[in-house]
Amino acid sequence: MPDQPILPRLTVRAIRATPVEVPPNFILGTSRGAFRQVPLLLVDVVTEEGITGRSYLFCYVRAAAGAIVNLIDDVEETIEGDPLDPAALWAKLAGRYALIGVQGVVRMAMAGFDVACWDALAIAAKQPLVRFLGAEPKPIPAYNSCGLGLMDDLGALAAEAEKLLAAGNFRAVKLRLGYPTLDRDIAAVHAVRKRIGDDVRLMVDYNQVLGLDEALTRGHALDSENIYWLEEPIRHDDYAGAARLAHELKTPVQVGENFSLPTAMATALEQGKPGYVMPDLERIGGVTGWRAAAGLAAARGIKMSSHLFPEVSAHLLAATPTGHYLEYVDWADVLLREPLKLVGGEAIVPDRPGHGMVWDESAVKRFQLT
Ligand code: SMN
Ligand code: MG
Repeated sequence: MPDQPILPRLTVRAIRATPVEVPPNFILGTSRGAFRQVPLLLVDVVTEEGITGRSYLFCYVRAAAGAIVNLIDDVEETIEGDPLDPAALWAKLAGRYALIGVQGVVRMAMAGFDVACWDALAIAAKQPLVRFLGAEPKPIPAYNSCGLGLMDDLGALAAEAEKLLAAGNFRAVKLRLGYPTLDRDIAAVHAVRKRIGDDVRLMVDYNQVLGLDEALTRGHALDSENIYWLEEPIRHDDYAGAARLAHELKTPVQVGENFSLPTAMATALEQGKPGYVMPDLERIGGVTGWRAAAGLAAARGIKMSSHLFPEVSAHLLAATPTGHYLEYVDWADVLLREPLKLVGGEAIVPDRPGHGMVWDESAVKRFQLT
């Protein structure tokens, strides 16, 4: 990524955190359970200068939202009155949380704060985030990742795949696998492929459910199925295993949504080359962490995609030298004045100041958790 931009002068006055729960349009059922409700935490960083930066976190379980609200309060007390310099603020908070550990919900709170800080800075500079980061906006290839969870009824699965492509905005979708048997995985792939045709790219995601031997077996079988990437077949922290799979399989192996900060990504890459990487904004450490991750990927020529958070990730991928695919989910659409737009299989990076997300306050009230 280009060098550090010149930072407008802003001072943090307060941070607001608002937990909401939105109903997804499609149930996202992974091999590790389904998301029937989507708990999000909206984060607003209010500055003395009157500019507000925003972000949202995906809390996975409702209980985490309350924990992160408390942590955001602690972040606010720690940095109140400080100049808004994301790297310095990250360092200060990392020092404060060194003993509990910059991981899990602590790191999510820090990442949510960091993203909102970058938004405020780009707004103050009157630039879209992508330009503030020194890059040009460009359309970002996106796949529709809503739905396509594990289903008993493969007819319903195929119908859902068709629905995800119906508006003509996508040329790629992601299917969740990890059925009890390989035969069932292949049957799910066939059902979807038959419906979407050969020209649509099909990614598959196991969400870490296989052992290494089983991953080799299923991976070899999927090698003849025209799969665009094979995501997280094994536990996320078996970096050597991922490198071995990448070496032995024809299908590119995709990992990275569980990289915890760029340090974990660096460790993973030292142990061998996965096919592709896809850091997650709230786990990699916000925009600050993403920038470091983009540097690691670029240094090794590894294609880098995003995990969730499409509204901010679109800007970041446009500024990532090896930027690859945007994972699209529509979860936040209902909360936004202007949801992310997709045209012809690509996300359009908005030309508004910041990342471009502004809450629809009446929708926020409707979905707010009390
Ligand atoms: C995923 C994980 C957790 C929540 C939603 C989706 C999945 C993905 O691993 O990559 O989309
Ligand atoms: Mg995944």
